[in-house]
Amino acid sequence: MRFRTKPCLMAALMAALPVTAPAQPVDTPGVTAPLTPAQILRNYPPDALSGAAVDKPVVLKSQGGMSMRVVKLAEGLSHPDGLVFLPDERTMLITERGGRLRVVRDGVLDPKPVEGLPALNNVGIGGLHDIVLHPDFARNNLLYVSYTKEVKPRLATTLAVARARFDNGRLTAVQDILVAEAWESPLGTYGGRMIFGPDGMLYISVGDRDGTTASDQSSARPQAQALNSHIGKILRVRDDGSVPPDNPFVKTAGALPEIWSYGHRNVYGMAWDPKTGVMWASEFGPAGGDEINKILPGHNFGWPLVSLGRHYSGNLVSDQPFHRDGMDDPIYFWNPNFNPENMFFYTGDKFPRLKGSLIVAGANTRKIAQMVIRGDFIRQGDTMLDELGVRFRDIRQGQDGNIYVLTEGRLRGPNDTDGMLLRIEPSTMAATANNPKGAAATAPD
Ligand SMILES: [Ca+2]
Repeated sequence: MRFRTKPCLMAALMAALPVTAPAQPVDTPGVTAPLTPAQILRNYPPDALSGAAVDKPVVLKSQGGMSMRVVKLAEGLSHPDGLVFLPDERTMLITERGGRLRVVRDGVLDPKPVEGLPALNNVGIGGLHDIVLHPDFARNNLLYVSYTKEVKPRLATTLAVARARFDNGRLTAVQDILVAEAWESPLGTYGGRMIFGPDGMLYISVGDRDGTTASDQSSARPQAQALNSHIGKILRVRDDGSVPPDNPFVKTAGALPEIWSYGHRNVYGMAWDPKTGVMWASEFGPAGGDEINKILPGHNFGWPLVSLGRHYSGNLVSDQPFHRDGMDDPIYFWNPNFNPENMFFYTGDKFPRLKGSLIVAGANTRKIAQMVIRGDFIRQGDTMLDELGVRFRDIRQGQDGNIYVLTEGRLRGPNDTDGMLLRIEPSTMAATANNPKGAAATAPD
């Protein structure tokens, strides 16, 4: 009899169990105990890219047949992540993730980094992230850097934004204007993208801080849905970090008032549509689930309750991958992955075929994509520069109408120096006759 009743009891118990395990706290390395040296120093593969492919300017053809001349302006950069052009039209500033701010003047990289950065943690993909200029930089010389702040060495970290004056080539009056409520493992992701809006407000993305991407369980991940956390959000603050009174959750009890939108995994790209004034954001999914969203204040973009992605374990992130009421569906999603990083709307005259399009840098896909937007409809147009075999991180339009892009050879490694700054110019040079795709051809200087 015991033999017969036990399976019945088991079946009843099984039926009573929920299909998916409930969210539960997870011990995350670096939160409950400091990271071990072994966790910090993972095995990094040997250097994969020297930049030699573009030692001389090359002309490449996009998938759609557009000729582009690629000029290497700087190499030897370590995971460059953010790029700005100063109003003097000769100077660029570039962040390197390990914790250096570099100057490129008249197309030449200054070997001496800018001094005065705040102390930062550069474990995993932490470090110095993005840089933006104050809208009135020409008069006040103020700029902002986003970076990884730590409680103690090898213990929990978060994203912070510091404002500083760029003063005779060094940073002075450095002051944190925001320290995100997003303390998690140093192994987690940060977001950290920043952009000023047409309204003069500073918008900052905070990543999902998930340091346990191989696991289906995470203590950080569900906080993208919690309004008492900055994890998985886009924030909106004034230029001094204070909260504007028209933010969507300023009157919501228990909500952090800096929140502009939520339910994001990892927003690495934000751009303002010059036609409509709407913000578009790219979202870096896990395995699958890369999105472009139209950002509206107070809206919930779903992560991790809705996602077309899979955890790195292979399991689906959500049992409702396409839609949940009350959450915004992506306007565009990539399948297979694109790994979107930063993006911008091309408004120059040098590439007539790109004018008005959103141009997106791809990391692991190692290409750049043109996204064509008509109202709420997006399609992927041309793709380009995949021949270079590099991860594209930041991409921006220069004052000269050319496109500038930061690259890296691989994802991480504290001593990697395989990053480059490239300038993409139009070319009238014809493709090589035998190669309709247009293999690399050395172009005249
Ligand atoms: Ca989403």
